[in-house]
Amino acid sequence: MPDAVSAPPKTQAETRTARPPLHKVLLHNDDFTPRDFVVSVLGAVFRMPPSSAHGVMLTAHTKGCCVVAVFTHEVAETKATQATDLGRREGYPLMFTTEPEE
Ligand code: TYC
Repeated sequence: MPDAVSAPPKTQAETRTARPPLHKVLLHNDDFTPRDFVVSVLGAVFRMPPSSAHGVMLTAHTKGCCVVAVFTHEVAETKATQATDLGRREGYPLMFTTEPEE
């Protein structure tokens, strides 16, 4: 049997295990943004089904904040900014932030 078939290059495993660092997007509670608006933003920006979005909104409402999802750094920043801007455009203090995942 030829060596090229039975023995893959030694560097292959190292290449496959490299992962980009992940960042959480957090939703923060406030006293002004309507619940339905929060649910609609979660659906629009994070493609979250209404029942999941409602659960995330309620968790933030009762606990103060909730992890929405985890992405690569750039995607997390972009989505947090988009979602926060949707609230700001309507005059709401709705806030999404990011933080590195442990
Ligand atoms: N606390 C808001 C209200 O009572 C609703 C809300 C929930 C706002 C979650 C932000 O992240 C949030 N209208």
